[in-house]
Order: sequence, then C-alpha cells, then structure tokens
Amino acid sequence: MRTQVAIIGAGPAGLMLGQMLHRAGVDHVIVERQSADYVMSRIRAGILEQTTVDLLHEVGVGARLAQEALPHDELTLAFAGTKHTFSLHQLTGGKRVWAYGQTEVTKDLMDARAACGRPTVYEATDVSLHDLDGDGPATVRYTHQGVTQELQADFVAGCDGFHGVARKSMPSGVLKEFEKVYPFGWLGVLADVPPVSPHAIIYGNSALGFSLCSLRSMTRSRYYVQCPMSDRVEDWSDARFWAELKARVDPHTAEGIVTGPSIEKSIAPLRSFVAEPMRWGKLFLAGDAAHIVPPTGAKGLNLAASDVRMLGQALISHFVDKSDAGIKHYSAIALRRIWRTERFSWWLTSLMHKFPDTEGFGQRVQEAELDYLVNSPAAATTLAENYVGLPIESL
Ligand code: RFL
Ligand code: PHB
Repeated sequence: MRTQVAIIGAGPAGLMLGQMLHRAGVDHVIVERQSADYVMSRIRAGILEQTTVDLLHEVGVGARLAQEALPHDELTLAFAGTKHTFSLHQLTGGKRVWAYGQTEVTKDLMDARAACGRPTVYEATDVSLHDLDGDGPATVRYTHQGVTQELQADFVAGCDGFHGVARKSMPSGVLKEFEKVYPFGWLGVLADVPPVSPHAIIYGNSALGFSLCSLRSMTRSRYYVQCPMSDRVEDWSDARFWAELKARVDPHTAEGIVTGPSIEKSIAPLRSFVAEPMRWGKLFLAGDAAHIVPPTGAKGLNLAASDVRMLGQALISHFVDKSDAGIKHYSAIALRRIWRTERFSWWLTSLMHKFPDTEGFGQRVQEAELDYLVNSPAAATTLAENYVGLPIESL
C-alpha cells in the first residue's frame, strides 16, 4: 500500500491529525496497535483549552462538544482549610477552559473517521518503521490478522504515545531525552454522582497530600488523591477513597461531596518527559510520543492538540502549497511551547503535592506561595494565563 502520510496511533493526536489531513485532501492511513473498543475505553483527560476546542471545531468535530462541554470561567485552589477561586475570565481578558472528557473527544473523532471512509488499521501488531532517512519513501511494517503488511509513505507521524515505537525508531545519537519522575501517583475515581464544583476544578493542597475535584458532566464526577506508587487499586475501597478525599479538602467542599460507588478506579504515575528533536528524516513525533506532563495542569491532551495543529499545517503546506518551511521548523517551534508548558505543569505539581523529603517546612513554603498567588494580581495572572493555555505560534 502507498500513501502520503502514515499515522502511527489512533489516540487523540493521531485521530486529530487524520481529520486535519482528510479535510485538506492529503492521503493517509492510521495504524493502531489496540482495538477501537480498547482505545475508546481509556479514561484520561477532562479539561480542554480554548485552542483545543477551536481545533476540534475547525476539523468539523465540534457539534456535540458545543452542546455538552461545560465552560469553566474559574479555577479553585484549596489549601490550609480554605479555598480561593480565581476568575480565569477576568485575569486573561475573556479566556476559559472546557470540561469535556477525552473519551468524548475520542468518540467524536472516531465517528468522524468512520464517516470519512479513510483507512484505519486497528489491532496492528509488531509495528516497525524503516527507511526513515533515505531518499525513497519510508516503510511501515506490521502484522494484521496474522499477515505481514507493508505501507509506504512520504512521511510518518509518530502519534503512538509514550510507550510507542516511533520515538524508539530514532537513532540514539540523534535523540536527547529529559525526564523527571515524581515520587507519587494519582489514584483516580469515576462515579455517577453530581460534581461538588461543576463550574471550577478544585486543586487541593493539604498536609495529607494533593486532591482534585473534577467532573465529566453534571451527573458524573472525577476525583483524584495523591498516593504512593507502591499502592494498589485493591488497597483503596470506595469508603477509604471518599474519606481520604474529604479529609484533604476544605470543610465546605468536604460537606458538599456526594459519594457513590466507583465505576472506574486506577492509579497513574506522574512524570515530566521531553524528547528532542521531534523530527528525524521523514519521521515526526506528536503528543505523548514526544513528551509527557504530570496531569496537574491538565495539559497532556492539549499539548497533543497544539502539536497536531502545527504538524498538520506543516504537512498540508508540503503537499498542497508545495512549501517546506513548516516541515523544517516544526520541531523547534513546537518545542518552545512544550517546554513552557512542561515548566508550568512541573511548577503546579511542585506547589500542590506533598513531597516525601520536604516535611513541615515544604508544606509551609507551599502555603506561603499559595497565599501570595491569592493576594498578588500579578501572580494570579501568571497562573491563569498558563492554565487557559499559551498561544500557538504559526509555522
Ligand atoms: P495516546 O492517547 O497515548 O495515544 C497513543 C495511541 O498509540 C497507540 N500505540 C500504537 N499504535 C501502533 N503501534 C504501536 N507500536 C503503538 N504503541 C501505542 C496506543 O494504543 C494509543 O491508541 O497519546 P496521544 O494521542 O498523544 O494523546 C495524549 C493524551 O492521551 C494524554 O496526554 C492525556 O490523556 C494526558 N492527560 C490529560 N491531558 C489534558 O490535556 N487534560 C487533562 O485533564 C488530563 N488528565 C491525563 C489526565 C492523563 C492521565 N493518565 C492516565 C496518564 C489524567 C490522567 C489520569
Ligand atoms: C480530569 O478531569 O481528569 C482532570 C482535570 C484536571 C486535571 C487533571 C485531570 O488537571
């Protein structure tokens, strides 16, 4: 099979890129390791920046989002027994974020994909990439239903997440990796109960550890507590989870939390990671394949979307306008925004979590910084403009 762009991975990055290329008439194939049902069942992000929402509208998958996403004009930080709400809208001159689950984004993109009729190969095993730096086309080899297949493409877009094959296909002398692993994880619970704070996410700092009150809809809540990575999901009964969450937020919030049986419970590690460069020969990386942020700033999916906006533009310019400027500059320009967002996610993680080595002193320093954020319009503006998402440079 021959195509213009082989997209590895049908997560949000791969599906969004496919949708962009489809609308510009660029031929492409998506190759995904898992089944469509498996991809749909992953519970992950919940908050979309305006730029992500704009991209989804632009690629024609915004109809349900326009009906169902909940606008968040505010952000709440809880600490030292009280909470403070920041007006994102006022602090950023009218910007906001949206509560709309990654599961819903994926469903909307998959529906659009099915309607457009472009090929997607699910359950492709042993995916490997070849001829990435030669003159001829790149080759993607994989096994599907027991048969080895080859796909030849002008470019390969590695949208296959942190554990994918694309980044590992770059020669080690070319790739530079930067990583920070945090000494804790997040235990997340999904429950069909009304959210305690439908119009503002609550990020909680407490001497007991971090907590987060989020939502998927007016009837479905998503809550998290910081936990040691040595914990197992079985260690956390629903009763233990709700008690711990309530102990970590301010009394007013604790009183308002409606508890119920969990419908999903999982523990996720926290990591900061960047791989540079994001292009080698005919291979480009986008999304979690190139970088990971800890979830504290809600940036992972949004960064994947901003990469895709830039990469999609670059590929469309190459095929449609016959200009290679975007392709040349994609890696450098995408990495500028990625590093700024890495910085913000690391900072918010450091501010809100309990670190095993800092004890009481660290807790007081965090509370002093939170107090400063609440009382300094300059500091609050910095928080808000990063939280709603930094502008995307055009290539
Ligand atoms: P994905 O979603 O990992 O998709 C990659 C796809 O590639 C496939 N794949 C392969 N396909 C072919 N061959 C191979 N060898 C392959 N290896 C892998 C995989 O099966 C998969 O389908 O990466 P993508 O598209 O870059 O999207 C990134 C986002 O999923 C991720 O950044 C976010 O979920 C992060 N995240 C959040 N981001 C936000 O913007 N806002 C949030 O509120 C937010 N909350 C979160 C999060 C991530 C979390 N976890 C579990 C890590 C909360 C949590 C708890
Ligand atoms: C979520 O709703 O899953 C969520 C919200 C905000 C975050 C991370 C995750 O920072």
